[in-house]
Amino acid sequence: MPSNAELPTTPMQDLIVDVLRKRVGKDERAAKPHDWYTATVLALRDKIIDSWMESTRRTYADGGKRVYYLSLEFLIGRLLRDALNNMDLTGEMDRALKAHGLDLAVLEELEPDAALGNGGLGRLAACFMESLASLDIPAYGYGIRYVNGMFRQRIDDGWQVELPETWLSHGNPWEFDRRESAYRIGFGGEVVEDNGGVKWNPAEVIEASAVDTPVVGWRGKRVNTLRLWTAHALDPIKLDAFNAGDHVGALENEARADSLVRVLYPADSTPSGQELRLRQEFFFSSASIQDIVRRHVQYEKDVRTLPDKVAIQLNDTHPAVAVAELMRLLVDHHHLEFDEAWDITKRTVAYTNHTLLPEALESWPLPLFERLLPRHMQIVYAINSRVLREAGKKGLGAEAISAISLIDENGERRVRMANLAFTGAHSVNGVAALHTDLMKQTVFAHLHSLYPDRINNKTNGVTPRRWLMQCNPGLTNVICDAIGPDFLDDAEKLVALNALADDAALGERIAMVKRSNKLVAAERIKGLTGVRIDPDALFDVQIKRIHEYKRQLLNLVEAVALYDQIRSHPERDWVPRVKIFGGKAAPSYHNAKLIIKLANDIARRINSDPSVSGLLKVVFVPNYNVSKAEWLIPAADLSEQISTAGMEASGTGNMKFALNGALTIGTLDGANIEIMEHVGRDNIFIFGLTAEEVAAKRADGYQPRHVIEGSPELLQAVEAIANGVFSPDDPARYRDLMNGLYDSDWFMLAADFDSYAAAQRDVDAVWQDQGQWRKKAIHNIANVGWFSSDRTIGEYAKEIWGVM
Ligand code: 26Q
Repeated sequence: MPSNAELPTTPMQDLIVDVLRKRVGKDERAAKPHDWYTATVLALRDKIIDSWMESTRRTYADGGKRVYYLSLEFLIGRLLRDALNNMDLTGEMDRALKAHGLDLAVLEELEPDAALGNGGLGRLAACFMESLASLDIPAYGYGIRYVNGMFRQRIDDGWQVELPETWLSHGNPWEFDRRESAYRIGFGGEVVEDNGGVKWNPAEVIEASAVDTPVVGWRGKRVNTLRLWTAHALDPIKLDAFNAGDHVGALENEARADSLVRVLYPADSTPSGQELRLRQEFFFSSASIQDIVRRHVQYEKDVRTLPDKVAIQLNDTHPAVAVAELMRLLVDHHHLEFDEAWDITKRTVAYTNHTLLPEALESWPLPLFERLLPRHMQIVYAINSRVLREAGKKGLGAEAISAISLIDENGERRVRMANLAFTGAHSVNGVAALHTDLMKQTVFAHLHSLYPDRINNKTNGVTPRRWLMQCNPGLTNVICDAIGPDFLDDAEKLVALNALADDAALGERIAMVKRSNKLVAAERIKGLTGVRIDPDALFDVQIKRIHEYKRQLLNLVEAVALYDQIRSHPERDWVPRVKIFGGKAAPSYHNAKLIIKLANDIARRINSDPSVSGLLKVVFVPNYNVSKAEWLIPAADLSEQISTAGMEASGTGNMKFALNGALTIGTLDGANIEIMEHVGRDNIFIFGLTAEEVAAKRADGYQPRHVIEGSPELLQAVEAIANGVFSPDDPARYRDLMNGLYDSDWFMLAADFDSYAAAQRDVDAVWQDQGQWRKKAIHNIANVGWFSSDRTIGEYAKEIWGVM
């Protein structure tokens, strides 16, 4: 074998060294791993740029419609493997780095997670961006470049502690600063007459400037742009104040601008009524709308053709103020009549709803809205009077009128962002079939009767590039060998696996991949928690934000019941199980944080009890994020999707697990229902009340105390937790949490417990027959290709945006 030095170098090898020297400023001897990582990204970026410019040129030349996805969250994770894979450069890069004595897999780990989102909604936005590029749709994502994204979770003595995540501390080689693409964003001030029209004179103006990241589609077909806004003061330093010795006061403007993009709000359901949040929403909505309208007018010369060339999708109500901002630009700056502007706005904008939880629907106190955005307040009133007039004409009654109004008049007056988004859009979609039906029946019932053609469904999806190819190359290879590579370009082609479900050799190969993924996960879990787990045990995984409606507590109570059962009946043929939890609680969500502590308390007790060792382990993986999902999901045997029916809009983790060959234990909620319809009722473990039954039970005066007292297993587990068996240092720690179950149990834990426990024993029974388990796993992989975000985006493109 010739040594590396004697081999001719490849162009990629040379490029990396060139970049390392000229742009990172290090030679091969001085370079640290992080310098090599930066050089690798910059070298790859050079390859992406040609494609990016070509995509941009093509978009201009075609003069077609562009899609703008407005989202306050983009939960991207790492980009290196994604971009390499989509550019088909993984092998070439791997070899080039090896020649320099480096390991690509090691460098990949140096990339921080871009965690500019809370959970499902933010991750969906990231999957959508990738699918838009993969489907060759000209699209821009718009959001905020938070300096501190999602907090880092540390577990201290079992309690969650939040620490700032500094993802930008070593710079971000993916981004391009576009200081020239900048807009003025106003706040406060007053509205004055201005020859015939009106003019808003803001009291404060901040500059939004663009930072662009390329988004590479599958097979490098198209590279789109994710444009994140950062903030600057117009006058970053007051020199006179500085020279007079007031060094802090001199920088006050820049500090105020900075605060706008400083942090992501870490709550994913209960919106805070904080002024800063509304300022963030307007800052990014205004910058995005100004950018969109500027680009349109520059190329098309006529603002009236906006709906023919522009589709704006609002990711929940977080950017809903964009409706009023677009109206303001059309009326005040482009001098259109209000009615024409309203027609243009509605034909341009569409809105996606992600939650039915009434407490999660955004509304702003009217005085705050008026003080911060006086002109938008007037526009909201003008929209409202038109909408209410239409409702009157339709003969809707007082109850309907009050529900439709953009202003909530019950108690302290508030601006309802969902009503603004709904009325300002031509399409309002839910994210799974059940969720869309419930939207029509509940929160939007009256708006739906006024505008019956507006609500439609677009069931969520996930990108199979990140969530199969990249996170599970072993499984991808096995599938390729079995059915050929067509599924790489169309995930629905995975159905070809159905015909092979009885092929024991295929089942064996898939099981071997799963085992090796479980070994990797076991190793990492050992490193993160110190707990040693058996890779041959059933890996039962629940990873998602911690929320009472997601019912991690149901899973934990079942763990305690199982623990009791194993100890009472050690002679039985128990299936060795590892219950794996992960997820963050909103910092202000008391019960969610207590549930994390309970998981850790239960884990400590069970994991140290020799009487169940080898049969039951519980682990809580700290700081769950996208990168951890990428190794946890391929290692899972069982996927926990156990929300109270009617409360999880869709879920997207459910899709990722099934695609990676895990079986689901779940309720008839969100997209679980459609997953069941695709994989077949026999290939999923369904339990619990339906959404309709939950509603009926609540209406009937549900008495959880009777249910708990009627279920010996549940009673024993709840009592043990309540009495401090898992918290001997503070026996009362969980008393209130457990009393909540007895007294109200809003999330129907008790009502579903027996059914859940029985489903878990069904899981055990199937697991005992590995042939049967493997067959079901194959049917899952085969039938969830439909949940590709390519399919979802195709539907948005055809049915909402008119771009395909
Ligand atoms: C609003 C105002 C102020 C502060 C925070 C918020 C806020 C932030 C994030 C409200 C909600 C969210 C996130 C919601 C979310 O992630 N919803 C999930 O969306 C997924 C994608 O559609 C679904 O699969 C999940 O079912 C849904 O819970």
